[in-house]
Amino acid sequence: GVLMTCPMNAYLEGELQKRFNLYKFWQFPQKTQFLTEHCNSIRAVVGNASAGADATLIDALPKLEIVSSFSVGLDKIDLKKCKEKGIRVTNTPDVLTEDVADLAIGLIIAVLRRLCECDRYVRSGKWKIGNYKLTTKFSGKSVGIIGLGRIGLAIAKRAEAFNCPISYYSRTKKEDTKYKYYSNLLELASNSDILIVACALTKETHHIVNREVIDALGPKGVLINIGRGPHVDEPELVAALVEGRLGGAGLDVFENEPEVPQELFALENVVLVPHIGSGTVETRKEMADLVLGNLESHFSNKPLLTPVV
Ligand code: 8YV
Repeated sequence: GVLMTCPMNAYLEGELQKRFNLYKFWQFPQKTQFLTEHCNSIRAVVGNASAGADATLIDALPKLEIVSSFSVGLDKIDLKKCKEKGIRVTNTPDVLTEDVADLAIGLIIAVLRRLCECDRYVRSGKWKIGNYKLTTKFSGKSVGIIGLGRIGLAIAKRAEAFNCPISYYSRTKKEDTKYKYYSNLLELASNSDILIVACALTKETHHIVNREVIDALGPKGVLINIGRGPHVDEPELVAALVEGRLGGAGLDVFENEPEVPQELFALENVVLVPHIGSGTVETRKEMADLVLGNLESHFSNKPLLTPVV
């Protein structure tokens, strides 16, 4: 049996249903009762960025062999526990990199050129009364990236085409890149017009963007988050935006999704999207095929396609 933690993708659900005995966790309101009844037949969990496999779920499934995540991020999976128990873990790297990097650039342009506000301007008929005010140029602005992994690199490559000087912060300097390295995030933020969060969420990167970083980015700076909500101290971000201490923000992720701080709704220098980084038909199909491929490989004793643990 395979346990799916929440609804994620119709194609994936259909294929899982065809190939396995599929349990849809969200259809069972009595979680404890469901787990007591079915714990011995569940050998795989399919989770995603909102519902993964925490210690409680893993401990409740004595026959669990593999967690195949419909996400690249692994912050909702207790990796340590999986390792200890010999449970394999897979994710969906690479296939979503382009979409997430595309969205990061889209958010930058949307914030600087006020695309959403301009759209509302036209729709509400205000154009007939006067032209929209001037906005801010993107090309040539300095871009700072937190985390130069697969996604960070894809963002850098795109920003290069906009003639942006590119710098990054990460735990260790990457030897094989020409981008400028900062070992201090505050220094990167002070030297960036646009700061982009593109690292994994771990204990170390929780609230990595705090008040000091936001103030270093400053009243002309723009924060882009396509990583995870908890990378940013959200109340501090909201306060900085409301008080004009930060120039703008483009956010795909939030600390308590789908809750978004109401104070942001009135701000025209903020663009809000509902965690859609990987959300294209093409990419979600490829992610689903990776989840299915990993499960098939595991159950036929073949090497996993994208193993993490
Ligand atoms: C998805 C994601 O939103 O890959 C990730 O880490 O956050 C996204 O691709 C999600 O897992 C799909 O449900």
